[in-house]
Amino acid sequence: MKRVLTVQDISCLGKCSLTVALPIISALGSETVILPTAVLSTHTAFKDFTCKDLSDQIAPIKDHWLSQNVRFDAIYTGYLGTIEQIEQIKGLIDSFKDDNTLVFIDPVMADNGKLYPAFDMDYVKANATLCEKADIIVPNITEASLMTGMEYRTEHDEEYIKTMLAKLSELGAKVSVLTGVSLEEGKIGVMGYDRESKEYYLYQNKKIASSFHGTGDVFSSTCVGEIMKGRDWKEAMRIAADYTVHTIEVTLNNPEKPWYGVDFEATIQELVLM
Ligand code: PXL
Repeated sequence: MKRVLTVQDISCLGKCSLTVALPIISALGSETVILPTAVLSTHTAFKDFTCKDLSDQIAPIKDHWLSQNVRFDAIYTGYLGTIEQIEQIKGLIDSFKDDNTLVFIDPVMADNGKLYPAFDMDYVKANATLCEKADIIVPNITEASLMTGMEYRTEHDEEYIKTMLAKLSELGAKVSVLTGVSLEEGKIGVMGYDRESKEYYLYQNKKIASSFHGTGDVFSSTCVGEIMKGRDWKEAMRIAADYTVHTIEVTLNNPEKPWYGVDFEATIQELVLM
């Protein structure tokens, strides 16, 4: 069985980060090892959330794992808390990555043109250096514009996206994937670029007017789980994009839907059977 290490926060309430990654990657058939970087009462879209930073646990946990000779088929990082933590995670990747370990980095820090509350431009720079270590990065357009210094545009054309992908690939990852790409009226999806084969891949599904927290984590976790099942990155992106859109639609049909996240629990069986 493949073993995935995922490094991100626990937002106790909120359906994002580890509470999404752990069930989805496990359901897709990989052992999921977690490294919680912080415990928050909720994700940061709630008011007055609490946060306990767990940075001081990273080194002892890493050392213990090293003493147990554990290896990972993938290391997947999501929301991290501080620049110091990013530096620690770079060390963790160096300690555990071997020739067959997939390093998948979702540089979670911004959306809709804005940084999340806890972050600033120094954090953006640190995240860009974390991307150097990746095989695959999956920023949204806001995160990519911050990391590449390109203007953030709500409306974009293929040239803008391809230029952004070229600049992103200079950060060092083998495959750079932009999420939230909309090149056709009424559609939205992903476009990826493989730096080695110079190949582009565009996949769009229908655009849904509503947006929910945690959908990026649903997408990334599905990609990682599908790649571990043996799919190539393009197939994994397509499946993950379709699953995320389907889950948003199912959530919108729930009259008791929570405002803070999507009902992936209602769709996860379909994902497993796909
Ligand atoms: O879904 C991304 C995410 C993860 N973790 C925390 C967040 C967010 C998005 O806002 O606040 C704590």
